[in-house]
Amino acid sequence: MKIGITCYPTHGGSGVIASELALGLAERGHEVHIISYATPFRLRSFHQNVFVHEVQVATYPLFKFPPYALGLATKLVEVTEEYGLDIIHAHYAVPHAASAYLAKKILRSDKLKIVTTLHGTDITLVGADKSFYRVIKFNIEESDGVTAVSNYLKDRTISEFGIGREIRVIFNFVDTNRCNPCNEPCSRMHFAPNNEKILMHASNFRPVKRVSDVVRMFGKVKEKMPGKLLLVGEGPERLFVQQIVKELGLSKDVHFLGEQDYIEKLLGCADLFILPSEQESFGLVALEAQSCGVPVIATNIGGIPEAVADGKTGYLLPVGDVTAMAQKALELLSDGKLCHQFQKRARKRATQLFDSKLIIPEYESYYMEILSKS
Ligand code: GMT
Repeated sequence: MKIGITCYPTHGGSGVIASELALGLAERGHEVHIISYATPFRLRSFHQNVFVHEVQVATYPLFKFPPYALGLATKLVEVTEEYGLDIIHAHYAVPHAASAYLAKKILRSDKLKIVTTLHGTDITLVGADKSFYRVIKFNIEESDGVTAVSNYLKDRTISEFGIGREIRVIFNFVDTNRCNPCNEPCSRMHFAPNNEKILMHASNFRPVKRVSDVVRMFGKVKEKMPGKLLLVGEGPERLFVQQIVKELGLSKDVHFLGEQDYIEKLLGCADLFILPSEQESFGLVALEAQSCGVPVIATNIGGIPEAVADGKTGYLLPVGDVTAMAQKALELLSDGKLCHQFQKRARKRATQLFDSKLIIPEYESYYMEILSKS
């Protein structure tokens, strides 16, 4: 197949899934065209069968806001015409699904099929903003196929937008060969010279991620056990979080590592991964952690219970309950045997349910199914 994929190129779950899907489809012999405003970070080197087309948007004094959605639609038209795309797969409803719809109309093509994947924030945050509500609902209804990354997100989309059509759940996935506890373990000694336990969190530091809860729970863990905290990522709350680290006197034990293209390199030296979000449609990073054999302490919200098995591969606790999170962390970190069981189960579950080798063929079959419908 000739597949166009449009996505956000930034460090974030939807961009990672779109890029890894592109690579997986290309490996399976399909021709994949990525259309975005920049090259997604995972696709910067050469990959056979993957072609990147950057969208340029002209700026004129008259435009208060550059019309990216129109620039993207134009590029989708050009790429579809030039390469004969069969499918455009839009990751994220806004604006990608809308641009894809417009491109299809401009091309007056019934042959070209549009598949939209909902990732979460497009439904839970952007969708809640009434100014986008009608456009998102329209695009979900008008796409030839729609997928959601968890059952939670599917149900929430149906109830919030009153959707009657089928939404297929295709879970997020991970390359369990690459995210593997046996691969190049990072140097624990570098971060924890006295063999302290290493806790890790990674996100885009938006308020919804509640990174300050990570620091507060770490403070409580530190009262009972020597530890280090590695914070990966960048975002609007970083300064606020730095301030809390200072206030709690944790500066010596907390490292801010900034954005990382391949988090698995760092996960190799983590003992525990913390994801205390108040909203998460899946929590891809928690899956990456488990694939690396790292148990997860997270919140019992959204799609997280589908990604993390409570009491088996991690513990799920109420949003904001940093005391309970610290207690569970201490329970795991102080019991080597228990921790080992969690590590093994986390790795096994990731491999058995969420491996890219299982999920990418699901997308492939879904495309075929959509293409076969007239
Ligand atoms: O979490 C974010 O802020 C980034 C966002 C994105 O669009 O990349 O993540 C969403 O999509 C990921 C991939 O499907 C999911 O794993 C995340 O749970 C989801 N984020 C939220 O629902 C907050």
